Amino acid sequence: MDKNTITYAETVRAENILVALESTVLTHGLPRPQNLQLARDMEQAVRAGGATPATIGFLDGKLHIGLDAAELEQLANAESAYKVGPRDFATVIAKKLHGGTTVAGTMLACKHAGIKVFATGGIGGVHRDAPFDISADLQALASMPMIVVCAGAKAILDLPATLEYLETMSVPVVGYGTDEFPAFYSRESGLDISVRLDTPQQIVEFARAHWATGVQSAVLLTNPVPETESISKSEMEPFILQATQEAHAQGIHGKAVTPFLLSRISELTGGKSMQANLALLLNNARLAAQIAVAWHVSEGARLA
Ligand code: PSU
Ligand code: MN
Repeated sequence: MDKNTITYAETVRAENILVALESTVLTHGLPRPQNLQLARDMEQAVRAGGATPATIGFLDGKLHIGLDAAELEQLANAESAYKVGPRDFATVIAKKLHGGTTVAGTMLACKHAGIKVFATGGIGGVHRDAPFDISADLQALASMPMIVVCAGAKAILDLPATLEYLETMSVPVVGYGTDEFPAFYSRESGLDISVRLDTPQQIVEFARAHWATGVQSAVLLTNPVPETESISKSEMEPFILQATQEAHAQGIHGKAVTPFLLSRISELTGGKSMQANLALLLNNARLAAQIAVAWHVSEGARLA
């Protein structure tokens, strides 16, 4: 990217144990003021784990790798932030817009910044019974080599189809301490992961082995939502169905679908689903920090 379109935060510039954090979850995924609090808490969780957070987003058409406290506040409170996937980079640059980067958008930014570890909530995927709605997150996972820590794919999606797509695109789906693909709000889905690993060191070794094969896809590390905040699949499903029907009835489509469903489901569950969402985001930030540190340690070991 052009020097004028990308900028690095002071805290990020000299660091090599970095964890990227996305910002669509702030601009489109959570209400205020929980969004800003969550952003701060995730950054703090990364620091507590011995790594440096780089929250990624667009301000006035410039891609920020790391946002300082004031910038984070500005983006979280922006009235009309754009939801920015890879195809939207040129749009926000040309129009000098504020924007929250999606999983796919953040991965593209990480590629430019050389960041290998990234934490989010749940990835996008193949939508249920929509004529054709497949998140750009899947394409990004297929083509950009980094470790993406998530709590599985969002439960609003067609999870079996999402997993099939990931298999087709050669993306390993790693269960962290689990044999089952986590379903965002729920720890269970009844669906298989491709491999189970139990420690950050194992993840780092796995990722190195994966990229040494020449395959350039991401390693999708799925970390179940903490037990205390998890909601069972059977409890969630009626709310997901209702929100999906409402989205259809109201003609909501394209990039507006996911934000609508998340906020409607939060209303329908009396905020319980949002509590699960916040808990899993923090949990993922913690794990991502451990992995970034383990990566750094192993790098040292390789040089020795
Ligand atoms: N995780 C969350 N909340 C979110 C998202 C992830 O807990 O809002 C965002 C991510 O940025 C992801 C996006 O890329 O939802 C998916 O949007 P879509 O389905 O339109 O691709
Ligand atoms: Mn979509």
